[in-house]
Amino acid sequence: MRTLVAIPVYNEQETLRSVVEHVRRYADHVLLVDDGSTDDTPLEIETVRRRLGLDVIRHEGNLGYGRSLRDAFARAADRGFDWVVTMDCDEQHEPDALPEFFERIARDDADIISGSRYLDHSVESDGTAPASRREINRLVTDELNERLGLRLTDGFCGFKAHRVETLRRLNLTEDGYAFPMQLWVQLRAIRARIIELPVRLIYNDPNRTFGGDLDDATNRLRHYRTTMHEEICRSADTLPERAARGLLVRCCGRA
Ligand SMILES: Nc1nc2c(ncn2[C@@H]2O[C@H](COP(=O)(O)OP(=O)(O)O)[C@@H](O)[C@H]2O)c(=O)[nH]1
Ligand SMILES: [Mg+2]
Repeated sequence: MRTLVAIPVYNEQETLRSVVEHVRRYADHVLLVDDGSTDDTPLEIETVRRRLGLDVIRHEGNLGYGRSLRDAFARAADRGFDWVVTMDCDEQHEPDALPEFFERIARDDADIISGSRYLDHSVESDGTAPASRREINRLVTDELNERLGLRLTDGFCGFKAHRVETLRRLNLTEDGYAFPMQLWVQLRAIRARIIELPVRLIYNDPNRTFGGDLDDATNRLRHYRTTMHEEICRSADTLPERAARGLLVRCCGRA
């Protein structure tokens, strides 16, 4: 299985070099998607790029977390990889957990292997999630499970392995932080095999922001739910009947 590790990056000058060097110990193929960083991230990337044989996509402007992942998926497909593992660059995802993802990939019985910070409480956490983040994660994950018949314990963990063949069957268009909402609905619509893997809950910067309206928890929850409901409308025919009950949006006469 040829596997690419893809890291979306936005203004991570502090952590980039140590994260990438640590990841490179486990992965032969590493892609950085620099999402229009305005700090010294581009310089940091140049210092390690050749030495570590990194592949780099640079967005001239800040196009968003979702867009960064979509570009990584397209690159993985273009370069003939079988799997693409996404992880963040802010030290909230441990490179030491990569071998567990690779081992799970090798079993070849899943299409998505999603990290979960809330699956196995024996995995000691480092810091606690800010209350609003934990609450929104719980509410939205419960709603995804209720509507789609999934059994997720963490709907927002960006530490995930994706089978490229499965990604090819999706039509992902989300650019921002609501990207996971579209992904889960489309994966359910194609009956993808989804499993979760326990990963450490790490919150090293409680003041980290989403930027703009999303910093308001009520706005953020509404944005995630609206994106989920709009996606359910688009895929209503291939989803469980209960998926489209009581949506925040009208499905143009579909549901
Ligand atoms: N904040 C932010 N991070 C982005 C963006 N594009 C890519 N990223 C990267 O996406 C990853 C997740 O972002 P982060 O803000 O930590 O999300 P959170 O941990 O889910 O709150 C990090 O590696 C960021 O550097 C963006 O537009 N904004
Ligand atoms: Mg983070």
